[in-house]
Amino acid sequence: MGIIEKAAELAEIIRRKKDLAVIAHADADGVAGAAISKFFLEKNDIEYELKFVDYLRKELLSEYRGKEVLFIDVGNGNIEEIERNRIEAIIVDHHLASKYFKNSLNPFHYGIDGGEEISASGLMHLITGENAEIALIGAAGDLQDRNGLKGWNRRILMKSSVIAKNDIKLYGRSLPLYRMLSFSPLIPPFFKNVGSVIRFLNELSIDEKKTWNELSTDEKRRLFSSIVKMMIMRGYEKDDIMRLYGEVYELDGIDLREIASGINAMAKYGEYSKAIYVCITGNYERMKDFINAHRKNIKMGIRFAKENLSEGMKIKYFHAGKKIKGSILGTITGMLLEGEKIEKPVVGMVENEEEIKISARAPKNMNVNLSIAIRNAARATGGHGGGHKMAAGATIPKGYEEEFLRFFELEIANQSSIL
Ligand SMILES: [Mn+2]
Repeated sequence: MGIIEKAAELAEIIRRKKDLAVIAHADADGVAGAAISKFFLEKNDIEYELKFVDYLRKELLSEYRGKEVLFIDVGNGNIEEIERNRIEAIIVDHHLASKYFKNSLNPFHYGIDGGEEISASGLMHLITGENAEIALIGAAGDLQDRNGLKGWNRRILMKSSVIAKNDIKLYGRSLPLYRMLSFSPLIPPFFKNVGSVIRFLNELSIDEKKTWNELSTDEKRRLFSSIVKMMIMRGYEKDDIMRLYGEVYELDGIDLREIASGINAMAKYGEYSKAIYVCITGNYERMKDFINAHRKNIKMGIRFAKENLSEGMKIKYFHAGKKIKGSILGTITGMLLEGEKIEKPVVGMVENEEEIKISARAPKNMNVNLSIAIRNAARATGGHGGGHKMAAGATIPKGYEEEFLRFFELEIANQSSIL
């Protein structure tokens, strides 16, 4: 059976349901997938409830014991738990699965790379056959457009009204030039250096407040070739320079990436129904407030973290209490580490209603494994954690922060003596 046949089979299973819970990942891909499912469920008169989660907690899964649930962009890592709770699940997820599950649309079962060739919203689109545009918003949210849309994403592109064209490949083509050019690490001399961007543009007599999209063809050509020249003169490799130009994607004249990051920002603030509304109606104006609020919160969060940063032997850390939202803690911790050029792992902590949320980030060239360190330290304090080597997260019970930090620092110390 190919992926299309499997998708049709799952569509039929969903159509026969009377009601269904939809549990989706709280990011752009999850929201886009949920929007596609909403479209389909309403069309087929199926009652549903929608729920968004950062990850599937055990307690949540036991709440759904014996129930019928459609999982979108989550689930593949929790198949044992789903089975243990006898959930009648349909799993639409493009992450690697912990084991085989029959009623799932798993791209890896068909030799398709779920990391690059299709997102969860793309899979949801294969099931319903509709909303190709929304599926690509999800793909862009998961950065699957990074090297051009490939594989199934490309096929979905062909069916959609999304336009592919060659252009400068920077985020923010509808933002003022000084913002677009200082935003991206792809042009290191400009990165976070608004002053040098403005001087550069002045020399070319190009208004820094204009957006890239507003420039004339001649201005675009002059600006782009000057950037290339500048990078060659500073000794950047051809490959680094080539990355600045290539295929970009637009929906109704708006960069797909900008739409995806708007949807993502709305999801971070828990505004799921508005985010779905934006996906379905294409009313992208509504995202702008969220993007601006998001930017402001991140700025304020970084300032707070910087002013309240404490130094341990092996780490730096801050505790923001309720001053920073858990959903943007990782972003802030990462940006703080990068912006301040800190040489130790940085640990950020916030508290929510039930627990302490922790995020850790390590400097680029450091030889550590935060995933292991955070998991052990979280376990030792009655919580749980994991993630990647350089970026990891945990939740622990309130009141155990100091103990956690002590364990975590010991873990890091142990690792540096072994590694
Ligand atoms: Mn995804």
